[in-house]
Amino acid sequence: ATDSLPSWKSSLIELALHSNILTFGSYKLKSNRISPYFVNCGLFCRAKLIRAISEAYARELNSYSQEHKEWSFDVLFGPAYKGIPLCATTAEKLASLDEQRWGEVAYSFNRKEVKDHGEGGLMVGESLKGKKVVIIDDVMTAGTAIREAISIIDSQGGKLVGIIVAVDRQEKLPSQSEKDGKGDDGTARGSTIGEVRREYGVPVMAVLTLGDLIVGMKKMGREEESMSEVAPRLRKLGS
Ligand code: OMP
Repeated sequence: ATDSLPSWKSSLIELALHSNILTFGSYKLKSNRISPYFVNCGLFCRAKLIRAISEAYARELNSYSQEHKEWSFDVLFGPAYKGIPLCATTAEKLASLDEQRWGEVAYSFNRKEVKDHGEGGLMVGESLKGKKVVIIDDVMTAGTAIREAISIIDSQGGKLVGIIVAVDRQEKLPSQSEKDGKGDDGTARGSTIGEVRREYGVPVMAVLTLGDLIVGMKKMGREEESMSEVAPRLRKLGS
């Protein structure tokens, strides 16, 4: 991790702390791992918070596309439920940032329960068929949520061209013993984000990483006990 952090990232971390989006304690994760911190993106639910996070996603997508001129996408897909407000608000922010470039970008999300009346179906918003799709999601840990989203895009005939999350926890892929429900046996294996990049051949962007959170906390003089538990995990990952 580097010790420099752009001021917009520091401000975002500060907002996340003050609004309890970033908290410390002992949390059981979706992957059954136990973590000393948790990021709850559902709490970006006030006007200035949703504005800040959607601006951050839009900024990241826009700067990636400026550095990779050949790269583009048609649809932002936000997996239910937490991806739903994110895809809509980020699409709006992209248009505000550069309407020429992004004005025609669409958004789409899935339903958790398939609707059997009216227009029916699993999807809401733009059809993914034949479209270049970017997944916008909250947090990546072991990559299970992202893989579920990828399988929805496949089933709808879309083409995955990128992934963006608010926070990359910089964790590892699930081990075989985790998959068997026996917990992590500490076997050496690759990082989730690296493996997803390699496997699908698409950019995986993150607004913030665990490394950024640690640097941000330090900058704020908030190196409480919780962070001293988090930092060694980062070093173990070799980031
Ligand atoms: P994976 O599917 O293991 O990558 O975990 C990512 C999902 O876990 C996210 O989509 C969230 O639903 C949830 N999660 C958080 O929201 N915040 C965290 O800090 C950690 C997790 C998690 O359970 O790993």
